[in-house]
Amino acid sequence: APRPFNQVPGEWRAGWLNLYRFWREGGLSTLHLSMAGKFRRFGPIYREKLGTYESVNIVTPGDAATLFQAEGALPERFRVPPWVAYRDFRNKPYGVLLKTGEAWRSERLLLNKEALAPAAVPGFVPLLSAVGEDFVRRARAQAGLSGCWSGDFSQELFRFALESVCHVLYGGRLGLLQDFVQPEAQRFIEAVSRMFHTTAPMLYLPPALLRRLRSHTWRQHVQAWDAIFYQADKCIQNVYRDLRLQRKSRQEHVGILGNLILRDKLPLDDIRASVTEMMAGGVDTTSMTLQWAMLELARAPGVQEQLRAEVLAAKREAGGDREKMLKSTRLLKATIKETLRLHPVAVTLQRYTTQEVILQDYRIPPGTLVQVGLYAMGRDPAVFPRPERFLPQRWLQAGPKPFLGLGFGFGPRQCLGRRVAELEMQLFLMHILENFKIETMRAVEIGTKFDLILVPDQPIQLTLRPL
Ligand code: HEM
Ligand code: 2DC
Repeated sequence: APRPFNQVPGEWRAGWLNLYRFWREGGLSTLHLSMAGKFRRFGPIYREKLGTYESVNIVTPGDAATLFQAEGALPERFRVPPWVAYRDFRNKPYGVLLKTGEAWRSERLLLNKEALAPAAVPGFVPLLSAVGEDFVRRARAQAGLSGCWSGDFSQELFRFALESVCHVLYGGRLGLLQDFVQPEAQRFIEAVSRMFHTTAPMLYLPPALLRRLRSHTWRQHVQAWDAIFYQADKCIQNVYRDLRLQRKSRQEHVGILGNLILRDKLPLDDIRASVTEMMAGGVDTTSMTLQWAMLELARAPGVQEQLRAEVLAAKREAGGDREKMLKSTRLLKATIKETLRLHPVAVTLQRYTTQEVILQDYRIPPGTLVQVGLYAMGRDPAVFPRPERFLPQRWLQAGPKPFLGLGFGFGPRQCLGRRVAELEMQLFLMHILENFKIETMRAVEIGTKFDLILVPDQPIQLTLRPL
């Protein structure tokens, strides 16, 4: 018979003591390493209590399968307390990120049609490809002076990512890849980074306490969200005005927002909340992943050459038709999967159980927060042989790969921006590989730090050399 819940190994009795120890042993920025260490110490399942944050943690694909197959029609993940606290504090509606139950499901189904459905792909490809081309143009201009373009591309990629997500959301360009960047866009980018950064230290505290503390971190967090909502609202108002004045013909691409307004199935306030979440969710995620991808390709020139050959062959065959090219570039897709294996954005995936599930032969009761250690799984040699090596090929080998590629989550609650993010990253890498060699200085080892999302622990220096 399966073992009882209270026999799950781990430290789950003294939450505050554990939180204190956690801080002493490196604290938040090494959360992903601390989790990997606990799997080594306790085995493939452990129970934990940090402050008020109680969870069961798993790492095997088999256990992830059990968890997700039991998630039901209304899956819920951990609701990040400061994000909930901000909306309540300012009396702003939740979007799909924070909604629960039937309200989440009905809104999510409408958003899926516009943002995630395969039918949306033909509309997205030209919009995202155009932004990729602009990046190449800018990089060529930068390289013009010295023959190549070197440096830390974080800021450039933030702008690329914001330009991309705004193009599909609002159907128009901000112009962030020109020489003069509007200070407003720059403020938005900084606000999103600050919002993530200030979330992390408040992760293990209950929302009610956060507001009463009026701490420096909480005030900065509120300021960051205020700036995010202010800038997003401006973009949203513009689209709304243009639609009412019928400045755009219906044939033109009106963007995800325009389509949601024209369909008229969701209250405008709900649309605004979810569109704001998508705009904010579209900056650090894809830009950091692309930065990691370029670093890995720079360190594996053989893989880079193979990938370039695939892209150039696809281009010849498809006569430059990007949508067609995307159908024959398997290694490109594998490269993104491999990047997210080693460098996931989300350190864990989480679900609240709604029924009893058996994990590692323990009975996990309903209502338990179960976390899949995504970072730990990606580097577990039992799951991925020679995990330290960047080998996109491993995703192309024959045989099923159930619950291995979980970078965007799983099921009805998976990442809403997945389609946009994948196309944006695929098209970006296509354009870069067609035009530049990606290089880096070999010596420096770059690690990972937890800043709510996982990011590089030091600037990544890259070189783009025109082919
Ligand atoms: C949720 C990853 C880009 C918007 C998530 C989740 C993950 C994730 C792991 C949780 C899924 C789950 O619980 O099963 C990523 C990665 C990205 C990325 C790796 C890029 C490399 C984006 C972009 C957008 C976005 C570009 C917006 C266009 C969202 C939203 C949710 C979400 C709104 C919450 C969905 C809901 O609760 O219904 N993302 N994301 N993400 N993501 Fe992304
Ligand atoms: C952070 O313990 C660590 O995609 C916590 O685009 C558990 C947790 C819960 C939800 C996760 C979060 C972690 C990391 C960032 C994620 C978030 C869900 C969505 C969000 C993964 C793993 C993200 C980055 C969204 C953000 C949209 C937002 C800016 C409006």
